[in-house]
Amino acid sequence: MEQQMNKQLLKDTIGQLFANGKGLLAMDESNATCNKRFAAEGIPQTIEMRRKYRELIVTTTGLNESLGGAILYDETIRQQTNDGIPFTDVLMKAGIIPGIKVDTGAKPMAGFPNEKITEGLDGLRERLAEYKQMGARFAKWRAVITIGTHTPTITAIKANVHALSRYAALCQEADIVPIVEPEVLMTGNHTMQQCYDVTEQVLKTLFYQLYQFNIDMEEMILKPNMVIVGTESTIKNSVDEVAEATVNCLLASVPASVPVIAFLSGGQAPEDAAAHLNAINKNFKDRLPWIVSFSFARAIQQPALDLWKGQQANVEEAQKLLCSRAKLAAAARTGNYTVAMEK
Ligand code: 5MM
Repeated sequence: MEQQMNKQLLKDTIGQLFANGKGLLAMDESNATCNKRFAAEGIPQTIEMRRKYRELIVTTTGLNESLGGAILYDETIRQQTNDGIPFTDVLMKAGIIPGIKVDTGAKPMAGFPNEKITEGLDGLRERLAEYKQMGARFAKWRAVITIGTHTPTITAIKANVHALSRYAALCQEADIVPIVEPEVLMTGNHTMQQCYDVTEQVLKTLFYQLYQFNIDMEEMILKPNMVIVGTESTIKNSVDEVAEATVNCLLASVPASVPVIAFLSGGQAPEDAAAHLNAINKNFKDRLPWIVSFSFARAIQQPALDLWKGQQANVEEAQKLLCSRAKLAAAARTGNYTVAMEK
């Protein structure tokens, strides 16, 4: 049965997620991605090790000073601490709102070599209702766009933004804030200008489609990539150049009615992601119509994961690193980050 969206509830959720200079932690790696990260560290790829790692994260003291929300994965939202306390309760007690990744992954797109289409719409209305019962107040869906010789095609862009729009509509119907994530991957040897052009095309196509699907722009969060040169390129743009290209691209493509832009880190080094976010907020603070924050996974988690290595003895030190990276991201969110803070 369709319902009227409760705009005030969605606004309140967004307000709480990003209050006092806070941002989001993406800890919604699917089992395949989490296992890949564990394999790189020599950590056993088991359900119990994934639970232990997520327990390390949610029980870190002080995260609530920098984080208003944490995005969970289906396995994680159902898990508990060693003492039997649901992770969602631990987060909510700390004032961190639980969210949930609801896409079921980017799969090869039939007929379009090297392009992907994100799946997960079937049964989504029912899944959202279940996640809401578990405490989730916001959700996330990620579309993946690859820059290559013949990609992205307009067909792949349109198919992905269509799915993002249907997802966003179902979220708003359920009073769950949709995080709309169209990620233009850093992978490749493209220039910053190519990333700019593709990101602009994707965002303009996305917002037209969101409009056609009656999405209320004021009750959603955009999670985009920054405009950045490909990982295989030898060119290195300055922090200020990345900030300027990113802001110009977003100003050209994102309606001012969208309340928050929360960047993904996309595989950038944590220091780079923080420096870029900082420059965006510091250099352009008078021109940004949105709150510009973060929804980082690797740029907050990676140093802690490297240190933990699956060992109980390393938990405390890993938690300190995690808390410190979240604080640095939050400093960047207000333009108060400096490289000196890395020490
Ligand atoms: C782009 O990935 C999202 C942000 O993470 P980074 O800051 O590391 O780029 C992230 O939320 C991502 O969607 C999750 O890690 C889940 O990814 P998978 O591939 O497991 O669906």
